[in-house]
Amino acid sequence: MSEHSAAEISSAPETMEGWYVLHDCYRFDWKAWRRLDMEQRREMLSGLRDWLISARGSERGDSGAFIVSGQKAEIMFIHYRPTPAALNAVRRDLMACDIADLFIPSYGYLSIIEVSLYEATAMAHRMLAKQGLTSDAPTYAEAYQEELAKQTQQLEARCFRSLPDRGYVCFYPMSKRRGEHDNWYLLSQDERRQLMRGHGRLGHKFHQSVTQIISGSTGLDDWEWGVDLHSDDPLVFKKLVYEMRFDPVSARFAEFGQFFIGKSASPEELCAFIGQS
Ligand code: 76R
Repeated sequence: MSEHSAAEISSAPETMEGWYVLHDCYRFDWKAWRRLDMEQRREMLSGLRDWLISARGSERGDSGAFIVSGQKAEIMFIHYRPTPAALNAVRRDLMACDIADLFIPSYGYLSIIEVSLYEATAMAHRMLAKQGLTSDAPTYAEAYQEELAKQTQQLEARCFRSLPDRGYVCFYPMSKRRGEHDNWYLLSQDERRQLMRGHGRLGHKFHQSVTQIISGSTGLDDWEWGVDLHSDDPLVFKKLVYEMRFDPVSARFAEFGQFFIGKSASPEELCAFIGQS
């Protein structure tokens, strides 16, 4: 890491935020399920189906269900909502369903969809420089905000999106290292921008096969970001994440939490999974 004056170690990159996100994971009490009679099971599944249908896509967010592989969870719900209170409400509505007696909470993660403006802010500064406007000009702040608004308009749709329509999700939380030698937060904005450019370039090779949704969670949960990768082919997660490991942003700075792989399930598919098992 190179030396920087306090002024050069610039503040946090500007970010744009969208929906709050809850990853809500449960194990399932199969033993209790088997003890129920057919009528009870049918009623429980119908309640679950109605809840999921009502929670899905609308102007106030989106919700999806995923059948998780392995033992960390059986089912993961991903909810997008405008506020943490709205996330609480959708979870409370699930808890009000009879079938929730058989849901054993196993993991939860709160974050907020985030688009970082590393590129947009640099571009806005460059545009103003081209116009001969220097940062000490009295009109600079206003002109900068206007220019930034242009650059960021197109990013806004990504913040308030619905869940991607892809077969699988790979979710994991991560942080950037604050170690003695490699400390992401002591790099200058320029260094971070350069590094993120390399990250984006590598990632872009997977543009067709993967939809990346980054949600920030600094101050909200135990890690700094939630990473959601959505794809129709789960093998792509392995290829992408492995390739990323060699990129300096990940190789030097990334630390990871648990990985969850889920198969996307419509309300009918979720009920069939529980009902036929
Ligand atoms: O948003 C964009 O598409 C622009 C470029 C870009 C940014 C700003 C981008 C592209 N990412 C960005 C930010 Mn990403 N990303 C990860 C991981 O497993 C690992 O090693 C790390 C987890 C993967 C696999 C991945 C994939 N990205 C971020 C951030 C915020 C960092 C910050 O602000 O400091 C994190 C934590 C993060 C992590 N990234 C892409 C991808 C892919 C596939 C792309 C290309 C997207 C596309 O072009 O469609």
